[in-house]
Amino acid sequence: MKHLEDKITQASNLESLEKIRVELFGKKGALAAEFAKLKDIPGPEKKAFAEGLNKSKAALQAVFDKQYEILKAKEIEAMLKSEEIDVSLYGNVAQKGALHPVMETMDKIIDYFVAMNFAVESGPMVEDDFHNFEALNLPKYHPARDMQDTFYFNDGGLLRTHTSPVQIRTMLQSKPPIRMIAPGSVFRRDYDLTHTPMFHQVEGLVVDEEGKVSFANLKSILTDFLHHMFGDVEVRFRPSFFPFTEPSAEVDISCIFCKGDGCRVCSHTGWLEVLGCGIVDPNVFKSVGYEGVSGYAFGLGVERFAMLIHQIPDLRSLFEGDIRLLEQFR
Ligand code: 2NM
Repeated sequence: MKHLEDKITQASNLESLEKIRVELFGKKGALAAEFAKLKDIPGPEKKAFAEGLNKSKAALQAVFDKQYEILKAKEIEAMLKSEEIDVSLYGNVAQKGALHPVMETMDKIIDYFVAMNFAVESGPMVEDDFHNFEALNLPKYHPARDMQDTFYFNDGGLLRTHTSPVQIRTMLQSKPPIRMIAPGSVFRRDYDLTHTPMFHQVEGLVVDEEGKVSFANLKSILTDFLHHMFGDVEVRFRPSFFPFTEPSAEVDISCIFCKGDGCRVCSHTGWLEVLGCGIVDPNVFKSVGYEGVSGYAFGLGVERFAMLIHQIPDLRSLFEGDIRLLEQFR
């Protein structure tokens, strides 16, 4: 008896205890073997033998149950210990994403015009000669559609060089009045400090009945827009030329770095060129079948705005994907 009890109390884990349980209490176990002897025991001693066996069995069961409790508690404790959470440990810090400065600038531009009730339109990046050039009063052999500036496909298709084809598509699909901007990527064969082969533009177009849209309206909204983007700056409109507008103007702001005194960024002029604009040329309206309307349009390069706002000297750095540059704009 004692050696069986010792066997139970020496079990060091539930697995070995289970083995012992089978050895003792199982169908072919030690106790079963003892009970089997009953049939050979003569009548008068049978009762006492059976009582003794039952007592032993109950005693062993009690020792077993106690050992089970002890080992089970030990196991739970070990499990809790192994699964313990140290709440004072630092967690893995999740890497926070951030908008690319070009997209952040784009959003700020779009926000302004959406607030001014402009619709946001988009169109394909692979364009054709008509939408990218012909409809915009860019005749054949005009230098702006030269092979040197445009990416052409073998089938005559091309990568849009500006977002103006979106304006053409919008005019072909709807009737005036039109009040829209077209933000998106555009492509030109150019690569240096201030040019990348892909960059982003936002162009705008307003069309309404003849006489309802004026150069004064254009000046007013673009001046307000530039104050939204650059704060308290001077704005000046300078006569210029675009094939799709007449008259045309380029828009300058007083240099945000030297406040107009003259520095390297503004080439000592005190001014930074930021926009092109004008009154839509009648030939553009003719090519989309519009009559008796007038309109203004404008266009800007988003990267140039981002460079000025964030003082980034080399445009190419915006496209190298160097995390160290991007981390500066969190
Ligand atoms: C510019 C400058 C001036 C322009 C013109 C048009 C359209 F489709 F209405 F003819 N879209 N965008 C435009 C006018 C763009 O970018 C410097």
